[in-house]
Amino acid sequence: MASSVANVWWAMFGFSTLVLLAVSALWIYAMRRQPRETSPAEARRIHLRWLIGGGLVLPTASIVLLLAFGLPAGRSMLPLPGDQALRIEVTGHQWWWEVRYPGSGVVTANQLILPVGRPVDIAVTSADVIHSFWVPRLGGKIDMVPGRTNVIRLEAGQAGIFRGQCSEFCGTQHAHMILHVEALEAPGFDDWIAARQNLVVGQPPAGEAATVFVDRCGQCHRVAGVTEGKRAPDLTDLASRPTLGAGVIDNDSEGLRRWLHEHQRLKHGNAMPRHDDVTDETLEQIADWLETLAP
Ligand code: HEC
Ligand SMILES: [Cu+2]
Repeated sequence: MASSVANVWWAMFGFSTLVLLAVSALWIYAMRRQPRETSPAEARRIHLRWLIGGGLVLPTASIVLLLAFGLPAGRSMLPLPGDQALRIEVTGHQWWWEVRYPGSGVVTANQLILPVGRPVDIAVTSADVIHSFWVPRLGGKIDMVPGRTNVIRLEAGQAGIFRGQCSEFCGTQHAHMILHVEALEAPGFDDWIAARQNLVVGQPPAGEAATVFVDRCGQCHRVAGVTEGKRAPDLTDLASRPTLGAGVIDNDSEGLRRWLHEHQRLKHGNAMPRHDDVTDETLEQIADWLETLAP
């Protein structure tokens, strides 16, 4: 999609350059030409010819030519029914991304994994305010509107990591709403799904941490088989994600601990309350356990 948008842009650029050159050439010619005696009737005919030619025929021909590029490009971006497209549901939250694969029941957050060379319909909506889904390397923007589902068709032409970004101002941490997009070759993608399908963690963290996690964190977070919270990123495959807080900090051992202790400093105003009243020891136990949450 992004490459067809680029093709249309280059076609428009090339064509408008030709028009600019032609108009400039005519202008220079008109400035330098010797004045010629013409009868009023002939002058009117010449005027009329320029008006019809330059004012009607040329613009119409130009628009038809540009549409010849634009229409097929626009059509290729439509989520037409009947294709073998994979459907992925992405919901915007202040300020993170919920990602669901309805075909397999896989749920993750802040990362969107796609297969290469297969059309993917991204069905977007929002849980709160208007956000906008945008992965510049793959295609255009689409608004994420509460109570409405918009669909955009994307297809990754090659494997790789692309950056997605919310592109509709949605509050103070709008800039910290980054989506890690990764296109995998078909077998790698199938493995990625298979590893998460029916993934159940089952065991809460050890000791005191179990109560804290289940009673408190679990109000918002889901960990398959442990808690069912729906207000925050699903943590079932947390350790397999590259970042925390939608791109705020790397998801490594140190980053995870910093996030748990000072997430309100790293991402001020985010919807997770401070954990100041949880002892360091308990948070450490939770962190140890969270690090094991990967398929
Ligand atoms: C009131 C709801 C709420 C509670 C309670 C809560 N969280 Fe969160 N948590 C969130 C929200 C919302 C985010 C996403 C913040 C953002 O990125 O803007 C989040 C993000 C996280 C993340 C990063 C996830 C990611 O993929 O970026 C971790 C890890 C986390 N919380 C762990 C915990 C732990 C551990 C507890 C309990 C001590 C807890 N949370 C309690 C709402 C909550
Ligand atoms: Cu935003």
